[in-house]
Amino acid sequence: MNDSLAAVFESFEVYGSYLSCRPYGSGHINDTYVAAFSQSGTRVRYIFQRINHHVFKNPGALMENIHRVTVEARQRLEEAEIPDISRRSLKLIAANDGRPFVVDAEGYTWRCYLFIEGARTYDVIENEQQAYEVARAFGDFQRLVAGLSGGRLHETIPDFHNTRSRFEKLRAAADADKLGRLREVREEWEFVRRREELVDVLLNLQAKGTLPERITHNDTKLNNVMIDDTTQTGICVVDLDTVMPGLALYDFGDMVRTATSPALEDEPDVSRVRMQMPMFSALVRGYLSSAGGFLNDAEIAHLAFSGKLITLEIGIRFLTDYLEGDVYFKTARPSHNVDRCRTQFALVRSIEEQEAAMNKLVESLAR
Ligand code: ADP
Ligand code: GN1
Ligand code: MG
Repeated sequence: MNDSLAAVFESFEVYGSYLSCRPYGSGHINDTYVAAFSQSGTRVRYIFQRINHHVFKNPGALMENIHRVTVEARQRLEEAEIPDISRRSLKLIAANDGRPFVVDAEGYTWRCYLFIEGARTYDVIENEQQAYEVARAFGDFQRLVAGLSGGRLHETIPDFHNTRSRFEKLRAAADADKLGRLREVREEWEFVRRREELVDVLLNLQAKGTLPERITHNDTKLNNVMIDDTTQTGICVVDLDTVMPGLALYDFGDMVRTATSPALEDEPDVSRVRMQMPMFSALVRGYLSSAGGFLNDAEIAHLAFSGKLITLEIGIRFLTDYLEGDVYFKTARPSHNVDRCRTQFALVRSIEEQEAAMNKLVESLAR
């Protein structure tokens, strides 16, 4: 372990002697580590995360959100007398000065969570039960934090799911084409242009008051739900950086994006990408089981659409990042963002082919 990591560990209320540490997870933004300590002979693990402050411009506000949300979730779980609470909601470990984060010598903000043992996340969906559980867990999370008092949460990234503004940023990147990469992805840019009208649909419904603002997670990737190794139930939602005001459909849409296709997000062979109806059905059933009580008719009517829109949106973001020189998402190979973009657009196509049937299914399940 290097000295700067050691200094970070020592700044938190973490006891015992240090055993080991390694990078962890497959996120595209922050740096995550798991570290183990021996506490009177017992091995106890923690998650340490360094926040990417190029992406999150105000880490203090972000940590205030996470602190409020995790305390709220814990209180609601306690009231409901749910067992095993420390595995069902993220638990922030305080810094020595009492704050829920530490700023290191280089100015980076770090946080520390209790490690949730006996559970794991999945990068690719394996079965319908997982899809059901992931959707149920995100719906439960929305329900748990719906009554949060103390004012509106900070917008940790303004316009995060504003699909019009995502579209305009792509247009600007394509117009500027500062690295001359547009010729490699002209087809992808045309793919988006032909679908421009989609980007305003949810925004217009929100402006009319048809879709309500809620507290949403906004990064509801499959790998942001811990699934219990024994019971196979979704026990805890993680990755709370983007918990802020949003539309429930942004959350459902990202579940469709990440939990209906059997291929990895960066699968180079796009012929492997497809929207699988049994997974979609499980997502709808899981989500309605926990969120069905508060969703309105317009939200339910747009569940399938939201999958198409959010998949298009994230594809737009990967494409924009490629045109801008891979400055936002972590990449491991030159074509990484293009590969990611192509899987997203292949999934959009697959959803378009099945959208009528998806809508029919939602109707029958919601009845
Ligand atoms: P990123 O923003 O980089 O995706 P996450 O907060 O999602 O970071 O963490 C990355 C991975 O680490 C998650 O997918 C999950 O597998 C694991 N993880 C995160 N928090 C915990 C925790 N408290 N206990 C156990 N594993 C965790
Ligand atoms: C990023 O941090 P991570 O890997 O969970 C991104 C999401 C994208 C996702 C695509 C703050 O999520 O919005 O949907 O990659 N997070 C941020 O995989 O931009
Ligand atoms: Mg994550």
